Amino acid sequence: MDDSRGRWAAAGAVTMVAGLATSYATAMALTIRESPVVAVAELIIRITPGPLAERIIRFVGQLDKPLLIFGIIVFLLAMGALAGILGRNSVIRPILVWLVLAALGAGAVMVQPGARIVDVLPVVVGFVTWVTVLSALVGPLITARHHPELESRERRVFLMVAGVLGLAAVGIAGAGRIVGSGRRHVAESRRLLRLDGVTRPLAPAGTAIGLTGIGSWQTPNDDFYLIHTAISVPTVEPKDWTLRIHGLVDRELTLTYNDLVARELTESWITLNCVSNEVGGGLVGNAWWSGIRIADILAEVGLDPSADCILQTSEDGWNCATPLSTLTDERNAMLAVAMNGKPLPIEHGFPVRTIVPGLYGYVSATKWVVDYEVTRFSDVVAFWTQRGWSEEGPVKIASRIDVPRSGADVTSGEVDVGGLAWAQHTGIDSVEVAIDGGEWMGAQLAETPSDDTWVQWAITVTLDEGEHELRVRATDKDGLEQTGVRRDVVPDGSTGWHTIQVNAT
Ligand SMILES: Nc1nc2c(c(=O)[nH]1)N[C@H]1C(S)=C(S)[C@@H](COP(=O)(O)O)O[C@H]1N2
Ligand SMILES: [Mo]
Repeated sequence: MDDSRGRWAAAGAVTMVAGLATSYATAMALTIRESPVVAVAELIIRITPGPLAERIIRFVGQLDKPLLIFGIIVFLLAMGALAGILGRNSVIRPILVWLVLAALGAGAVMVQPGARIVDVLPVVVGFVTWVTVLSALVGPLITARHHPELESRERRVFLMVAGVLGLAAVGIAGAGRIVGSGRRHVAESRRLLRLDGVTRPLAPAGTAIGLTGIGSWQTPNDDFYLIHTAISVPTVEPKDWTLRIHGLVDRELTLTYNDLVARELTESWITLNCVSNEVGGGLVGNAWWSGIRIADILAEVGLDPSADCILQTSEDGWNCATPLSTLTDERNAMLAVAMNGKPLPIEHGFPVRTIVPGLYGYVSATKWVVDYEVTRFSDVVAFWTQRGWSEEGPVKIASRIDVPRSGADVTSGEVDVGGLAWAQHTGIDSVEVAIDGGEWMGAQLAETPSDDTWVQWAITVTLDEGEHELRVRATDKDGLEQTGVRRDVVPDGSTGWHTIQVNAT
């Protein structure tokens, strides 16, 4: 019986390669900074004492990092071989090896600056790959051990499975590499992009009410909520981008990126929110958007009077239908190219997305937009409307208490309460707060540059010792009062008063 360690070690090493490949591909596809192996390398660099690191660098020069990564991979292959050999007599021992390595990888990933919990996903994928691939590979080895007469057949099966898995690993890593490099190129194009005329103003005076703890009036790009169905964010080079405008138009038009940004720019503060935002939730943000007015472009192509919407499609195939009236009226519906004075972040739709004041994102704010079909609501179904969401999605009046936090302990007596309220394109007229279901009391409002943004509000209330319930409601400039009726986010946005509990002591 040939139960040599060699084949078990090879099985372990191939398994290691497969896990490294899937974890690398996951990192690239999800555009998670770097693979776990690189995270480990960075950690080693960080914890290597300075003088020692210097000496090493003097010795190996620019090759320090490639050599380090090479060393880590050699070490990992050895650990893989060890796991394979341990697998001869135990199912558990190799798993323990994988667990220790995965823990090291996850640790290295999580100590990176700005690490998020999703960054460990590649490690998890690698671990699952290790466990499943090793058990697939050792199948033939175990059969051969118990049936010596099948030895040569099982050897062929083993080599075949190992070969196929090895090739698959290379393929997966290669695919990940292609996705990742597309991302890096687009990030570079974005960094080098100069957009004439795009300004970067500070939040206008008076928009902050001066109570710390309220969500900042201007939302920085990095803090702006993200919603998209794409798992791997589309990477579109400006030079490859076009927008085709067709359908019920007099003259079809295809715009390139240069065509678009050569046009007159419009800029404004606009608050964008998601229909899935729960009462009191954070799927809302306010930014300075720069772009090209859609109304002007539509005037050029000429609209058929029978049309009532535009079916917008993004590079990744997501779509939504937007009422033509909101794209042609006086509001600043735009093909946005910049957000807070910077080219759109890739996750927020680089190079071009739609922004329409007063509509939820799911019916308007198409990121990586490439196609506008002028059509009729009765002729189309879009991604979310197909899934039970409403065809039209005008934003609903909403208000939120940010200070104090729900469940907070506060000092009894005078307590500052504050938050944000919004009713884009109508504007907020007033905000009121009630304590323990009592009388509504008018809050003070900060200023806003237009009705398209949210507004900060604050009020000082008096709380006796004990548990209290605070709630908020807003009224828009049409006189419509925010309803207290609690509704779920489906099909057209949540309603109800944001209500919190505090304990005054
Ligand atoms: N291509 C694409 N665009 C999209 C979506 C999407 O899933 N794919 N989601 C929409 C939804 S539901 C919202 S609320 C906004 C969110 O924009 P943000 O991620 O920039 O905040 O984008 C909209 N545009
Ligand atoms: Mo959304």
